[in-house]
Amino acid sequence: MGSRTGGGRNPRWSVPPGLRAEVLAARLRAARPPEFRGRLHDARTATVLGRWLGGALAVCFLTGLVSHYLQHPPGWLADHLPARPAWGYRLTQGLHVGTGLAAIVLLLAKLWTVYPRLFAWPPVRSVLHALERLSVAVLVAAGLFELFSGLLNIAEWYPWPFSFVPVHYAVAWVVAGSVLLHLAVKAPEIRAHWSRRSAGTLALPDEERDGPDRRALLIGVGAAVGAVTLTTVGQSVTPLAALDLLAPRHPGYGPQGLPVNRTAAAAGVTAATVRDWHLDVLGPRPYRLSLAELNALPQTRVALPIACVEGWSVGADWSGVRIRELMARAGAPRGAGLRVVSLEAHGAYRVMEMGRDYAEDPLTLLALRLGGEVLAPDHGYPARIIAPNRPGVLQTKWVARLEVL
Ligand SMILES: Nc1nc2c(c(=O)[nH]1)N[C@H]1C(S)=C(S)[C@@H](COP(=O)(O)O)O[C@H]1N2
Ligand SMILES: [Mo]
Repeated sequence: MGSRTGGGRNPRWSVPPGLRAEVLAARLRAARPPEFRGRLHDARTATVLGRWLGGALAVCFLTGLVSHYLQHPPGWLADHLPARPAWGYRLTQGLHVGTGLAAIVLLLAKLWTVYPRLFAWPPVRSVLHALERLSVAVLVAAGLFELFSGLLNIAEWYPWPFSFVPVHYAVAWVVAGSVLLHLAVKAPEIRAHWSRRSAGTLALPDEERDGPDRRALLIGVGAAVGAVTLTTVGQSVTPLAALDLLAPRHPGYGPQGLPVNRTAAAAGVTAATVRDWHLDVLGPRPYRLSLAELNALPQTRVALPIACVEGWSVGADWSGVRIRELMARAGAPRGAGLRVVSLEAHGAYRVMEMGRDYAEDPLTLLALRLGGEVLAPDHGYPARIIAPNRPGVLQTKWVARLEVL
């Protein structure tokens, strides 16, 4: 139709021959980007890498939810969080950061395999096709954001104006939703290429079936994932600590053999701040204890890890006074929760609450010693919380006050 108008009953409106629709179409066809053929960019490679990536993202998402709800439980959940197994958070957060790091390698490999589809021609075939491409764009953007914001966070680099936790949490749901949508849209193709004997893979021309190049690519990606994992898991799997070359933290480097995120100096806690330190316990029968009085109470020794949300974790030997004994002394009713206030003046982790399960657990201590020595200032001298199955951010240091809830 467009070409007819160019043919011109009215010469004033005629289109120059070079701009006629069919000429334009021919030019666009000629400008079409190169075709990508071969195994490394085909549906079979995308399916295999997608399976690995999907597995890593699923573990990362679920352990991320565990982490989020342990750290920020909604009110109805706070009293039902389990204090056991004691190593639970160490395992789930180690997996969260480990699978997230592996997923960076896998996502980059997957994007490389499918990037020729960016040049699909015509770019949009229908409304449905446009929506599908849009959903892939959302998936890629959200996935890259999630993995790289996590990476920067474990390096404690925050080059963004928003607060990490709520945004990382919200975008995780965007990734999860768009992965599910992507799986639904691609289900027929995934099914057709799931195994080497699947219909779509068998139907490939001979030269595009599984061959040495696909195998080499997959082995290479597997080796890269293995290398990233082996050089970082040592931050939480301490027997592999010697291999921990790339993780930002090394278990064992720090005062008393334990890493530190926030030092006493950074928290503004000085020798002067703690000189006249005493512990206030508020409850039905409030009381106050000096450090000497705390040291004179029955001491309990426990082996518990500090497991930071950033992925590093180390088991340590703590001793101090059981929280449940300090609460009982204040006349706390059974099942009471606890608010803990640090003498740190500012800081996001100054105030912490723990639900019933943690408060009652015999392993939950107001710790005064680490490895048999008085706590180093950076580990919370004079007193800190140590509890089982808790994110490191809730192991409050420099405790000044306990409030029975
Ligand atoms: N008062 C206070 N306690 C705190 C923090 C803090 O910033 N302020 N950081 C927490 C974090 S993020 C972790 S991982 C642990 C680390 O304990 P450590 O430094 O003794 O290893 O302390 C926690 N306790
Ligand atoms: Mo932490």
